[in-house]
Amino acid sequence: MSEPIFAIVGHPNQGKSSIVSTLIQQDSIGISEESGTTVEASRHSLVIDGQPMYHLVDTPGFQRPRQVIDWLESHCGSAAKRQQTVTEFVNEHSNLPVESNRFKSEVELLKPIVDGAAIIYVVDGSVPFSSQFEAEMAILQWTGQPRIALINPIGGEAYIHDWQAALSQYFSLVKVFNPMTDNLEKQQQILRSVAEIFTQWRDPLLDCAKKLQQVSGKRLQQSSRIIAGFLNESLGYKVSAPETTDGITQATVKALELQYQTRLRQLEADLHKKVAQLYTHFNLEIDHESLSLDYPDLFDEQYWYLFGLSRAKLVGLAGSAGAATGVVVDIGVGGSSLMLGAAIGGVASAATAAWATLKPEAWKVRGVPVAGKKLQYGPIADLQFAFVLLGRAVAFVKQVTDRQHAQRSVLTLQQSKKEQLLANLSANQQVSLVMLLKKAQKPLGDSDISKLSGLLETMMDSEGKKAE
Ligand SMILES: Nc1nc2c(ncn2[C@@H]2O[C@H](COP(=O)(O)OP(=O)(O)OP(=O)(O)O)[C@@H](O)[C@H]2O)c(=O)[nH]1
Ligand SMILES: [Mg+2]
Repeated sequence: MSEPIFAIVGHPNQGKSSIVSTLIQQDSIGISEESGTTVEASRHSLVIDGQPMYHLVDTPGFQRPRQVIDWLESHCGSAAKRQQTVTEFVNEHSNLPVESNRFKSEVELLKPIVDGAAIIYVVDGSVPFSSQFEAEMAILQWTGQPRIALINPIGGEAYIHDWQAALSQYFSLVKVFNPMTDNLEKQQQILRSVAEIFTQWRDPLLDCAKKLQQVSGKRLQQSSRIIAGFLNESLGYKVSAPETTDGITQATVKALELQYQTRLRQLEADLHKKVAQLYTHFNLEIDHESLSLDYPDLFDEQYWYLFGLSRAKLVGLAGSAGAATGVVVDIGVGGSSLMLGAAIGGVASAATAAWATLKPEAWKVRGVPVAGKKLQYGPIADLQFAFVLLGRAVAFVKQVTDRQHAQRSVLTLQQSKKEQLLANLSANQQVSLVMLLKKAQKPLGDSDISKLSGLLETMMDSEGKKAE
């Protein structure tokens, strides 16, 4: 096999599977706090543009390392035969029935190494070093395969220095790596260091580090397009009551409002799903339930401040956008601004403007035939609402981008710092954004959608390049 292949080995419960999951970007790999979760070796590949970049073999933890060393020592006549003795150990214990195979875990973890995989030994940097680990390291040394060690600070970094001192006697490279939190940049650094040790795989590993950067750029671009499509659809969305001879009842108004809100929540859920899949989080659990119960819901205006812009910023932006077009840009009335549905036709044309302040009971049309009339709900003209949708979408993308595949907790949408939302945009770009968001109340054309996704990409670029 030409691609780099590494066996991820170590004591049980050191985060081996977590490291595989994050470095391969797959969230389907079994991880659990129970020791002995992985019982069989399994190979996983990081694939970019259809090409495997490297393979990692997840393995069960060592169970009887001291007994293995005893076996090896008693079967090896000379230091020159150590590697061969490990192969003999694997062969001799390979096909035994599981019940009677006391070395099942060791066979599973040594087999890929005997077959040519390089070694990544994983230890938990929050537990002290002990002689138990020395037997494991000795076995790995016997294999003669190139090897490095990763210290996973599962519960902190208390013993990292001790570990570094012990590991550096057996391994050519020792690095600290946290599969839960270490971002792409740290992963690339690890790959580049590993490339310097495993020189036979230097080029593919360096190439992989470069491609990971390109993938991240492409994903940012794609998520910007997804958000632009979502905003276009959501901001322009409206519902109408079917023509009726019963007139407009409070029930009709309520039903329309519900239909409108359900659809917008669905569009937001679809956006989340698409973004999660783009970042290969196929099993990501999102707390939608709490989004609509005790957590700030999309339509819970009192929580809008979490995601939208500050009132002062909004007023300023709307003013600038208005000055640029010569048109007054409505920034919404706040409070009951969601009731901006317009009654169309002969129902109450004069009342249309006052709709926002009318209580539903004020509609005294119940029972009066109003054939040919219809009631429309949406689009919501409030600019703050557009920024709330935008702020929530950007916050979600950021959370998914920052999430490593070893993380299995349920994702709850968190507010991001609102002053950060527009930080990467120049004043002109901010005004363009406002105008596009206003314009999206009618469907945007392709060129406006591209403009919007370009602005979104700049907004979300973590390098924060501010355009002139
Ligand atoms: N906080 C924290 N938890 C971690 C980290 N790495 C692993 N864990 C947790 O540690 C536990 C064990 O992780 P696994 O990846 O299943 O460990 P393993 O070495 O594959 O375990 P076995 O397959 O049982 O040998 C899981 O509950 C992980 O969520 C880490 O860096 N930080
Ligand atoms: Mg495991």
